[in-house]
Amino acid sequence: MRYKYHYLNAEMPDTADVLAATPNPAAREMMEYLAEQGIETYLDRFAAQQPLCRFGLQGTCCRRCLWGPCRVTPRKRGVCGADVPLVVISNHVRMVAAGCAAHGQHARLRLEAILAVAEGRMPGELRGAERVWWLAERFGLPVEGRSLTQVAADVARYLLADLGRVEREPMRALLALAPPERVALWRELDVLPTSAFSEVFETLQRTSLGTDSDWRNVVLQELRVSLAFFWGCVVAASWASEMLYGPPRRQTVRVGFGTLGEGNTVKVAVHGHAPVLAEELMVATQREDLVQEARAAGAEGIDLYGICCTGQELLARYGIPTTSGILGQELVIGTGALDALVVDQQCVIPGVSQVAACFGTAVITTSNSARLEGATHIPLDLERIEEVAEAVLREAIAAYSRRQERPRHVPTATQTAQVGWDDRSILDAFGGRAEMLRLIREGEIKGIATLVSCNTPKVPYEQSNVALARELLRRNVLVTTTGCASHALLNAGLADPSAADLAGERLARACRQAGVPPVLPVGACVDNTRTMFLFLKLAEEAGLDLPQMPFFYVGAEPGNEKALGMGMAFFAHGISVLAGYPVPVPVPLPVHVEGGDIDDYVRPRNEIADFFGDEARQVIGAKIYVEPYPDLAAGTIDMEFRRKRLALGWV
Ligand code: BF8
Repeated sequence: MRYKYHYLNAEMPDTADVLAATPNPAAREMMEYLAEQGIETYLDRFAAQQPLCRFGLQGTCCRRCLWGPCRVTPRKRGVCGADVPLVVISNHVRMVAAGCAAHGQHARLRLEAILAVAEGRMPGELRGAERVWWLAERFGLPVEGRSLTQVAADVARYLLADLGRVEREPMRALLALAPPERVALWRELDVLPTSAFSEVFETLQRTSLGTDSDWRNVVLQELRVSLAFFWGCVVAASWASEMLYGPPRRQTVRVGFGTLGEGNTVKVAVHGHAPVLAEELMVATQREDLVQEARAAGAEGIDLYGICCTGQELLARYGIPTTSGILGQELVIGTGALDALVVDQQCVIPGVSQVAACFGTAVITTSNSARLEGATHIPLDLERIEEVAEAVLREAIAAYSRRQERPRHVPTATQTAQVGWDDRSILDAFGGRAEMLRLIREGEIKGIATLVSCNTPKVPYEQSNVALARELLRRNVLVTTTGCASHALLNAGLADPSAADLAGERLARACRQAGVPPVLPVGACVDNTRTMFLFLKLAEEAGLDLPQMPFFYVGAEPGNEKALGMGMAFFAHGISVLAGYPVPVPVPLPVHVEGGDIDDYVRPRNEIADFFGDEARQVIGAKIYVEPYPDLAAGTIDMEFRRKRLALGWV
């Protein structure tokens, strides 16, 4: 590895390292091709940024007021007097609040779409009746003599209230659905959140100059905003999608760059997080008039492809092929195969515009809060959604006509995968709650790790996600996955039932008997809801609390603020977290001994590190680990599972 950061116990790859180590040959081919063409990608920009700022990497740069910026060290406080723990935790909680706002806004759009459908302002019907009735019952809403749409509107308003309440009372969905042991703990700690909007607001004021200077009190706000993040935004978004479009469907699909090379069709990629317009595009691609227009332009029809979380949503419901997560978006466009890139919100990097311009790909933005320079803007309007979808596809067809002579370079690799899992279908596949718990108790499944969140340029493309998953499988750990980690694992073939061959003997046997792959994609990042409910149902079956169970949350390649929030949310539920790369988290990072050998490190202690590394286990029942090297990370997870199993007598 070219870039060495001894104080982080980590190395970062230059382009040659990425090309040598990525487990994704199609991505490698695209990187080489784009470099030959002289087209800039994230690899060039990452190299240009080296070396990265030491203070930024450690979270010790404070820019929350105008007296600085201050770069604090154990010997040098900020101008206001803030020390390292206060700066690190205050920066961190602001990132979690940003993640909360991000997931919250696309939850809001989906809930508004439910209201629009229920009130007849938006075409379509609610395809997730089962989830509507279940939530109404859990929320204690009246159902007698009321229609599905009336009840769904009430459920949507109930969840919208949790998103935006300002009265000082706890979030209702959390009280209705979270495990009683956790609710009692959160009440005792006084961290029950009011609403997502209120907790983001409170986080920002609390971390403004000269406000909350007690880092322990900031930690409490971090727990509060993380709970609002999860119950107010993540759960609401996942279930709003299900109420609108139905549950995920277990199916075998083909994914990867190679799917872009198939058929002479108008090719449209959907990208972002809120699948509301993408769902309408699904309908519109089948419309006879639009298909005729595509044929008149010389194409055989219109095909959709997925990137990032909107891609995962359509993959889970309809088997629409996915191509890449956040880091590969420029590579996908660089194939020249796409006629249009249609984006909604979040994780769409500015770099896509330049690559798209090289290939004549139409870039279409659809959210007023997520514009791209040079893009065509066709804003989503729920009440005119059919017209919006039609206008988007007409742009794509026009781009198809314009692009006939443009170069194309599409790698051939594809993979098969079994997708569309959720807590219910996983439990069913393993023979029900009692039987799946038996498999865990008897060690056929040593534990369950959810391998989620982003990709980062700080490791070779998709390498940490894939290497860590492989190592966990080898150690008989079952894996669920979402988001960009899921793209990586799908591309590596780990969500195919044949991947059981890579698993330890016991896990392989359990998976083969159940007919499931050892890596189970459960959807987009908000669908971590499904993994959480799998964990909750298994803990309930065992009669144990979440912290006692062999479950783990793993972000091998965290990149986005949303990923930090998700980790903190699982942590608040008593599930230990492993960050696979040194993000500025409030945990101890090993420090290289000055003048020592390359592997001479000390692990310095400070109050924050002590809290998240040790004390938190007493209070929350979980701990945060940081380990960049996938084999060591898998060993860390394995060790925690062994300890828990030993305590339960499940050896
Ligand atoms: O919510 S995994 S880079 S796409 S943030 Fe973004 Fe991270 Fe990908 Fe979806 Ni999640």
